[in-house]
Amino acid sequence: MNKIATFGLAAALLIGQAAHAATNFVTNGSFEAGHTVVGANWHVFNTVGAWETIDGAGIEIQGSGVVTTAQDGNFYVELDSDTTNGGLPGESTNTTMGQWLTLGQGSYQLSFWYRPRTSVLGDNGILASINGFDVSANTAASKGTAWEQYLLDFTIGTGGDYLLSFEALGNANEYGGFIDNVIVSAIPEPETWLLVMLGFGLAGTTFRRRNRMAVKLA
Ligand SMILES: [Ca+2]
Ligand SMILES: [Ca+2]
Ligand SMILES: [Ca+2]
Repeated sequence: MNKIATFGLAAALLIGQAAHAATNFVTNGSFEAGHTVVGANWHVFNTVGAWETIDGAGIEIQGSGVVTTAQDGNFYVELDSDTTNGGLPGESTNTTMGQWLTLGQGSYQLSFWYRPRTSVLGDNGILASINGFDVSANTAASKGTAWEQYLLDFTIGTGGDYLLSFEALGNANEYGGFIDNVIVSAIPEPETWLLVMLGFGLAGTTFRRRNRMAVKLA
């Protein structure tokens, strides 16, 4: 393999890896689609694209300006929903929503943005779960009510369909945790990086060999 071909292979591996890492396995993770809310309004839905209501009144979509500005795009979710305006009467306002992700064996990272609606401890709890891994988001007196990123690393032992869920916890009072910009991405496997480094190693070897040949010919 010549120098250019070897370098090309290494570069392709790097680019391929970067593209792989950037894949978001979550559909509609920013809640910009799958609903009919326009502008600074809100409504509660049973489904929002791939997101389904698993328990409770429904998925409350709010547009920027109802309470706060979306962390990404124009819309976000509040899971302590309302039983009117599309919400199911008689159900708890504390809602659980989820969507099924098709994931192969490997390591992944869940990233989402959370903002408590109130600064009252117990109002705004959210529990995010997938395949037995979970992370909870809540209000702390010192934190205020700014958007904050939460991360959860998890592994999948056997490829298949896995439920990613978000559950509202604490006081069921229509005031809860806001969620936006949900991303699940693959964490690169060490052996993939080894392959990339081997590619660069080969490129270096080929380059040195050609340089030696050039010296001999001269
Ligand atoms: Ca959004
Ligand atoms: Ca609400
Ligand atoms: Ca609440």
